[in-house]
Amino acid sequence: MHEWLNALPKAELHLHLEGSLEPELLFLLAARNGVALPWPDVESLRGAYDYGNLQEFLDLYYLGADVLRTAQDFYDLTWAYLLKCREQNVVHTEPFFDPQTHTDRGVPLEAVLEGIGQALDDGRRQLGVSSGLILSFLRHLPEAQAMQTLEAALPYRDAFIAVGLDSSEKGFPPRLFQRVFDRARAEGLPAVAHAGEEGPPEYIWEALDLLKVRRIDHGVRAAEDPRLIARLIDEQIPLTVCPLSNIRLRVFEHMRHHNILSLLDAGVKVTVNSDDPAYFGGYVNENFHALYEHLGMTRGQARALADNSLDARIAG
Ligand code: ES4
Ligand code: ZN
Repeated sequence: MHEWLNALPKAELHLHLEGSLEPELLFLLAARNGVALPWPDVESLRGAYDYGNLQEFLDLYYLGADVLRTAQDFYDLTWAYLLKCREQNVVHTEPFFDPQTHTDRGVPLEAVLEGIGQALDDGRRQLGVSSGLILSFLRHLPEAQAMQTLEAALPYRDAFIAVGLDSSEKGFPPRLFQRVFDRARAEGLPAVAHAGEEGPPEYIWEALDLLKVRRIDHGVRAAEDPRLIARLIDEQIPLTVCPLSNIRLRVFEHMRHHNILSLLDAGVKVTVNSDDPAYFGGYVNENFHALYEHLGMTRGQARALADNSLDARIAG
């Protein structure tokens, strides 16, 4: 069954490039850039990958991102991920990047976009992996800073296909970012947003009604609100679900309690994604394997999940 799942053509629609930074590459980039790390070696860094919640993970994720300094670093990061895509039959990917994580450290937006963009181009030509980049705002920072980020990125409008919203969820509802999403929409940019990972169903309503997103990232807490589930089914709004992430961040106590297959069977357009594979112990195929092992996912369900992912693409 694992081989069969691996061979399924699939798209990945919820992947943070910074979260695909494997410890080995992290140490290599730290050495290359002369960045001092708080861990003596790769093993002790891996040992720190034990989180009680989203914030504990994010603290480590932002610390790790500090080794990314040059266009070449962003190229190497993105290229390593694209090689995984080819290996796993991910034929299309729409990765996120967090510009503010880098510009706030003095890394120019141009370097970030140049490195990622070049790797995505090479991935299309040399690996046959199609892609579209999503520029994601950090919701734990003020909306004014998201707006400045959008303005700074607009001269490179062709480098990305959509805008997103991520980072700490609780206490940072989508409504705080309505104006920046209005501005993005006026520029013709589609939108997605993380909602209903740790936050309540109300945040999913806000993402739909105020930010006018076309997909919800995570969205698993929609299950608490039958009216919301009815709407997601009615409008066929995709949820980009990340099973291994949800277990590692304790959104569900165990994979056998995960609701992705119940949502699928109810008619919700759910997809399988890896979120931050270097930090959560697996890429897309390992997520599919876990659903087979712990939830008894059938071939029919797996095919439906993979078809949903190809269907829910924003880019060609
Ligand atoms: C994230 Cl799992 C998750 N949730 C919210 N923001 C994020 N950024 C990177 N991974
Ligand atoms: Zn995410």
